[in-house]
Amino acid sequence: MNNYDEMWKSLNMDLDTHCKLLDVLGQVYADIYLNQDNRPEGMEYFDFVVGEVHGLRIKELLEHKAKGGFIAGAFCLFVPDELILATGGIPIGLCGGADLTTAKAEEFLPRNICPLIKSSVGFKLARICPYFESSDFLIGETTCDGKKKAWEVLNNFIPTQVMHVPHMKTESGKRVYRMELERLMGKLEEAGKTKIGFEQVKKAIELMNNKRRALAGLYETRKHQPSPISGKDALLISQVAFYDDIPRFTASVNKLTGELNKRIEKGISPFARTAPRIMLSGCPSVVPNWKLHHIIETSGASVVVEEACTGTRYFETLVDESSASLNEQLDALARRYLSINCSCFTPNNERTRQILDYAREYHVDGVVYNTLQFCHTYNIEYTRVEKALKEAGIPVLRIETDYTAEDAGQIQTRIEAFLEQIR
Ligand code: BJ8
Repeated sequence: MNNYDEMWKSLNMDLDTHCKLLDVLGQVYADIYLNQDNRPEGMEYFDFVVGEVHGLRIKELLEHKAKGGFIAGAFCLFVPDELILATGGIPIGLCGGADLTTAKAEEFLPRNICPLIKSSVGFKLARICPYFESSDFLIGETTCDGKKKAWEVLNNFIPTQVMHVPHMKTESGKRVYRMELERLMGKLEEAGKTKIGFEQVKKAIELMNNKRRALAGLYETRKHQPSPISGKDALLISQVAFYDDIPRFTASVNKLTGELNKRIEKGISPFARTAPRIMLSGCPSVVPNWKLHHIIETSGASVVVEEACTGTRYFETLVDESSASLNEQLDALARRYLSINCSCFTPNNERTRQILDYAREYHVDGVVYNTLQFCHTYNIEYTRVEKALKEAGIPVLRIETDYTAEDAGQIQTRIEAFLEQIR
C-alpha cells in the first residue's frame, strides 16, 4: 500500500495498532486468497481493492466529503442505501469480522455477545478502521438485541441514528418500516443539506438495482457444475460490495461474469467436477472473516452459494423501477427491503423455502449452517431449517463459531467427516 500515514493521522487513527492490523491482514490474505490455483483474471481487480482497502478507497471518501458529500456507516441490509445516495451520501457497511479488538469492546460490552457486534464496536473504540473514522454518522437498526443496545454505546463516540426495523411483516410492521423510511429521509436531508426528490431516488434505485443484477449474474455462473469460481472469491466480492465505489464495482463484477461464462464454455474451474457442492447458510461472513469458506474449500469441497447477507440476501430482490412519484418509490423501497428474510423476524418461514430453492438451483450436496456464537435468532432457527433439509434428503451440519482461530482444527475435523458422509 502507498504511504497513507498522513491521511490516517488526519483521521485520528491509532497508527501503531493499525499498522499491526494491516500486517496481519496482508499475511492472512496472501495465505488464503493469493495461494489459490486457477483463479479468474478478473479477481485482480478485487485483489487490488483489498490491497488498497484502507488507502485509495478512503482517499476517495475523503474527496467526496471535501466536495460537500457525507459518509453514512451502517451495519445491516435493512438500512436503505438508495436514500443515502439520493441525499449525496455514500453508504458504507461497517460490520467487523476480526477478533483483534475484542478486549477493547469488552470494556463496554459483556463477553457473551455476538462477535460481529464486539468486533464492530471494538474497531471504533480502538480507532483502527478508517471507514469508521471517515463516517459522519452511523445508521443503526433494531434487528437483534445486541445491536440495538450497541448503538447506545457507539453513540457516545459517533452520532448514531437508529432506524426502527419491525420484527413482524404484518400490515402494522410494514407501516412502521414505511414511516421509518420517511423519518430517515428527514435525517439524511439534514446531513446532505438537500431536499430529496423523485429524480435522485430514481437514479439511486437504478444504481443499486444494477449492482444487484451484477451480483445475481455472478451467482448464476456458480450454478454450473463445476463452478467456474471458488466460493472464497465469490464471498470476497460480496464483502467488497459493502464499501467499493458502486459503478466501478458493478462494471468489474459484470466483466468477471463475462470471463466466468467463457470459463464454463471451456470447462475451466478451480474444482474437480466431483467436488461436493456446499451451501453456506446463516449469519453473515463479514470481511476479513473467511474461516469457514477456507476450511470447506481446503477440505476438497466447493462452496457454491451463500444464503447470507454476504450472499444472496444482498441482491435477491430488485426495487420496482416503475414508480411515478416519490411516495410510490418509498412504497417500492419498503416492499423490497421487507422481503429480506432475516432470522430477526418472526415468523420467518420464507427463509426455509428459499434455502430449499437454492439447494435445488445450485445443485447443492450439503448445507453448512453457520451461526456466530450468541446469535440467538439464527441459532434457534436452525431446528426448522434442519428439519426441512432432512425431509428433502439434504445433509446439513451446524457450525457455531466466533472470529478466533482456536476452533479451526475442530471445525476442520467436523467438516471432513461431513464431506465423507456426503461422498
Ligand atoms: S439483515 S443478518 S445484517 S440483522 S450475527 S449482529 S443478527 S447476533 S448481522 Fe444481520 Fe441485518 Fe439480519 Fe443481515 Fe445480531 Fe446475529 Fe450478531 Fe447479526
